[in-house]
Amino acid sequence: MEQTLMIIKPDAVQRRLIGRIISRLEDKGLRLAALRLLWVDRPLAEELYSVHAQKPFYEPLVEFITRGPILAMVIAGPGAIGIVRKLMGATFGTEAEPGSIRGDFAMSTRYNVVHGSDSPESAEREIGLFFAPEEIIDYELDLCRWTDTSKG
Ligand code: IDP
Ligand code: MG
Repeated sequence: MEQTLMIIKPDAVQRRLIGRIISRLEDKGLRLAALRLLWVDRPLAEELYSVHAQKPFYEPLVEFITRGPILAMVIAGPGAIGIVRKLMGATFGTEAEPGSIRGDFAMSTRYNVVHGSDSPESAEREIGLFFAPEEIIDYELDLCRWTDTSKG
């Protein structure tokens, strides 16, 4: 089953949005496979955002993601990577569509509430930064025969 890394960023933890964001994932039919509340240190932040190391927003981004605790999650489901990106909305809160998580909860370019892996390669790499394989729980939601018809 496809898996993706999603992060509830420090702004959303501080704004006590964790429950409402997780509700959206559950409402959609996605499955929670692992959850971890942690305070990211600088080396981990640099790993997570290594692709952005040369960008002008890199330093403030590292400062932001290390500013308070985050919730790291492995989210599973058929097409989970793309579905989570759609639920998140466009990168900038200023541009994200109403109805998306960022569209409804963010109006900043940097403080945009959530992170989600953008490809299968990113998902594999990013999940490995936060979770050991045995921490990712494989189970079936009984109701998936009503939400997931991908098996025919
Ligand atoms: P994504 O989170 O939608 O995948 P990325 O381009 O991977 O967007 O950027 C990573 C994070 O860096 C964004 O979520 C946002 O917090 C921050 N960021 C991206 N571009 C800018 C910018 O132009 N100004 C300020 N922050 C930015
Ligand atoms: Mg990204």
